[in-house]
Amino acid sequence: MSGQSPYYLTTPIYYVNDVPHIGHAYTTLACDVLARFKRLDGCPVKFLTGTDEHGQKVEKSARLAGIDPQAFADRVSLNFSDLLTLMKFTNDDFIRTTEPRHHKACHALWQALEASGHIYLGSYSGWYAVRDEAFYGEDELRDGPDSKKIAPTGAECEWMEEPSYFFRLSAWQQPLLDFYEANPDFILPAGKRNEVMAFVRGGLRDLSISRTTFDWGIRVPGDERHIMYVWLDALANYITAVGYPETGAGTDYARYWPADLHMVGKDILRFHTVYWPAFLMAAGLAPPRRVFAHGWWTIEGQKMSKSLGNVIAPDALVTMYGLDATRYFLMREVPFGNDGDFSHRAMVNRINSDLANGYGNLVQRVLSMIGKNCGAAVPQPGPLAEADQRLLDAAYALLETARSELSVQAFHRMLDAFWAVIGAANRYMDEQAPWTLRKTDPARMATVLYVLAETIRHLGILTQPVMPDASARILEQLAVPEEARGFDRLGPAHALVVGTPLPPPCGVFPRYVEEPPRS
Ligand code: ME8
Repeated sequence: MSGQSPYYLTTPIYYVNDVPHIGHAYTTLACDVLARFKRLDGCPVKFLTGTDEHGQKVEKSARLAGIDPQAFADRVSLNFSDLLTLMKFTNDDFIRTTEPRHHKACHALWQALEASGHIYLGSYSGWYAVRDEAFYGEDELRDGPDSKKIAPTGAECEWMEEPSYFFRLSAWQQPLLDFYEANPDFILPAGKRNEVMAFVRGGLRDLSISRTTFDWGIRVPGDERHIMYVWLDALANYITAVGYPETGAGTDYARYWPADLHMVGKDILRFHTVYWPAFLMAAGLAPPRRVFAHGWWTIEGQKMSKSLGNVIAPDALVTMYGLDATRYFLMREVPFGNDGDFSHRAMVNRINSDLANGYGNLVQRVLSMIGKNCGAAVPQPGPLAEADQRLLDAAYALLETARSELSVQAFHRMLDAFWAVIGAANRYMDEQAPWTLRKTDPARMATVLYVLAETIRHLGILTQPVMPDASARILEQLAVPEEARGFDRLGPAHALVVGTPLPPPCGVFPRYVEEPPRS
């Protein structure tokens, strides 16, 4: 077992200026797979997601929609909570930054930073990109059309001059570098860690953490003219959700903080690995254990954007290909951490080769042979041959492999390992040819089918985090009761019971036969 210490993981909280697309679904899916895996492995989990509802960007979108920001946030936030149901995400909490619990935590965090002498009043003059809700130094910008200044992200910047509170980020350069050194896995993948360390080594400027030229946000305690910088507000969600400022023994904070994992896209790495640990350390709170920055999805080779009209809504994919196939594709197609390209062609290939021909074919061949030739019950195995034991041992070894791959968020490598066993099982079946043994050696046929069924039981249990529905259907067909689907049931001690009646088999992974939409 992985031990019982609680595991706290979070997604970014998504801006309510947009409808969710597969990029948002991807981050939350990765967390969902991890959360489900940990729970099946006997670990108490807290899985948090939610929406980021304040700031100039949301205020601007609300104005464009012609409604007040709160009504706008209420409306768009629902799209994100609907996504949870659609994708069967198993979050334990959904936080909205407009909730009173969050105001309370933000005020407490501000006051802790102030009390420790890390905040001072000054005035900001510099560049700001509303799209990124980020400040940029002149040296980071390039000239765009109409003498506009453009941030490295492509966002347009505007010049701002206003009174502002500052956070003494410059004082945290060395403590941050020491922290990265002492915690080599704090930032994953390693390439991203190097990027962040180079940025911090280059020197840190104090950070403007309040604004006075718009309204939509949390007011600074003690100075109502100022609105807290939306990133300070947003990052604080991770401690709001564990009950901050209540931090004493027996609180959720004591149980779950520091978070084990903040999963984010690479676009928001700096906020999570520089600002956030600095805020926390300055407030006397522990920094999170890990930030994993995954890569960026493009669509058929192009950036996903409203203006190109190529934004993929998760419900369109689920309708077209089914939930399990969508979840599988997103976790398998791209090495987690790398950028990836979505194409319908690649999706259909995965469905047909990995799911229908690979996993589905294995399950269907084995279960239909048992249905027809073993009285529709778990067959009685005889003595095991070397090939039988080899396949079973490969299935038994999967849990350790999966644990170790997921301990570094290598979802794709975990799936590679599962599919290696699926391939081995299909080859074993071809070699053993139970359809021939049926006539020549029925006892041996029963052994082969038993070994295969037991291998499928392992696969069915282990694929639950990625493909919850299909895995449940596979386990139902093996008559594995719901309470026997945890990882503590893996291994020979809880093997299928000989003679257990099995329901009639039915296909789990259909082939995708239509032409996919044109790329
Ligand atoms: O940044 N590929 O919110 P956001 C992969 N509110 N992931 C993608 C993606 C793509 N093409 N597009 C979006 C914010 N994402 C802040 C976060 S957290 C304290 C505040 C995912 O709505 C990815 O996880 O812009 C990225 O980091 C996130 O959506 C940005 O969501």
